[in-house]
Amino acid sequence: MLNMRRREFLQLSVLASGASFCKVFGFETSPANSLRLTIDPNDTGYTIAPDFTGLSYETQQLGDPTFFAPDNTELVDFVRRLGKQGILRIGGNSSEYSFWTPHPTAADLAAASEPVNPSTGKHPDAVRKITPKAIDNLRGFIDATGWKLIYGLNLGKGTPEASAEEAAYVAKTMGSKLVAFQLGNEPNLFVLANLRQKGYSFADYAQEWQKFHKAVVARVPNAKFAGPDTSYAKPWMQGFADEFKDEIILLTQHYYALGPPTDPRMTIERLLTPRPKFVKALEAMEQLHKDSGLPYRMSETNSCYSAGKQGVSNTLASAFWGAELMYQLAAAGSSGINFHGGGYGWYTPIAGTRAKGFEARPIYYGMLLFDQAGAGQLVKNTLDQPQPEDTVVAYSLKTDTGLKTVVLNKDGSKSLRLSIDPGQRAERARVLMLTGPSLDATSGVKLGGSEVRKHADWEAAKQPTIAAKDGKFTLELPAASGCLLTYS
Ligand code: BDP
Repeated sequence: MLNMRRREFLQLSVLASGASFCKVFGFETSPANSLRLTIDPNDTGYTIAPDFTGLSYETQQLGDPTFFAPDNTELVDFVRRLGKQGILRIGGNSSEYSFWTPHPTAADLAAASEPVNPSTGKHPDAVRKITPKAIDNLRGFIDATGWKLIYGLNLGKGTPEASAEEAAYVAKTMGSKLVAFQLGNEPNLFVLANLRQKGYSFADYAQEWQKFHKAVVARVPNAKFAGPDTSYAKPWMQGFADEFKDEIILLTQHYYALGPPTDPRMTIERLLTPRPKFVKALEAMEQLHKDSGLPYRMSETNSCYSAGKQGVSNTLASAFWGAELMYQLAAAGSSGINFHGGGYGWYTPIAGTRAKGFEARPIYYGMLLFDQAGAGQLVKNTLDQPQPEDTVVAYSLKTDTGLKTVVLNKDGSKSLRLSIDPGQRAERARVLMLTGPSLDATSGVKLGGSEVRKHADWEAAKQPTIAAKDGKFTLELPAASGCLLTYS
């Protein structure tokens, strides 16, 4: 209770001078981190594309043609709220168990509409039939959201002929809304998934890829491809880029920060701790992007594999993790990200079903914060005293609506006092806060003081303004909070 009161108080006192206020009221506060942020708007980095954001769903979801359908208006609204543009990726483990069924029976058409959670990868996914109706509705859904599509074909258990048939229908139906096809999901794990015999290598995959590619191109001469959609396997990425550079338009890979969920070491703290290994992998991706001239996208990602971890993947912490990852990728030149989800999975950004309605999970708020900052060009910003544990991160960008900074205070107990030098003339900054009761809160997350309601109805209730003093700003952020600053 005391903690609760203290936190509420901290939130109320944000932007006021927290420390002195506390003394007056006699509350005991955790020590604040005091940092300085210097922005150099002329030192520009990569540009964040308008369709950077994205979601990823299991192909199995297409077994229910009413899900991705234009009249599933609530889901349309939840997707659209995340960005006027974006990319929906269909794939995942279940893509290898989903089969194109051009002539469905009445029973196929009356397919079950139970929630489709992310695959756990622990056992073969349920077999699903993909009918023309599902693809027709998917086109309507895509049109209604304004997004585009990356579509995974079944290489694991499918045939080149069936994939070519399916691709022909998908290409005809989706037209310019189709970004690319992918062939197989995480082929580097095919042995683990019991889809191929021990010893299956990149060379084997490359041969199969070529066969499928040839068959699809014979039916859809202008088909575009992305890949290899592998999980964190540098040699496969490299091999794929080398071998198929001229056949693809986009390099893709997956990333899960934690896993398995049964491992007690998979905690919020670990999720929020910087991972040098990941940073190295990103550097490698950036290099590959430069060498090959191909854009790259994190086509499937989330906090913890095997469908997520309760108490980690569905908490406020996941919102910070997600927002930070988006900027980390953007800063390393990636063209975008697709957060995996579906049904009531722990890590899904949008939870629910058409029958029961949908709701935003905490990670959704991280994506929403990113969208509120918008597309633009990243500029250099430097935190003068990086904490050893790096609990504070900041990214600045130039957008059509001015210079902005996103700050995340991932520290669960220390508030943050940040002195900001915007590096250009600015008199005030509007502050949009990402807040929640605590890092492990699974509800009560707010952006701009408002929750995302039904039909993704959201509007900031509060966007206070802070004034510059001698050209600099002082920002007070409570523990476990983030914000978007827009300077003017
Ligand atoms: C990925 C799979 C996806 C799973 C996810 C997970 O592509 O289908 O849902 O892992 O394990 O490897 O959560």
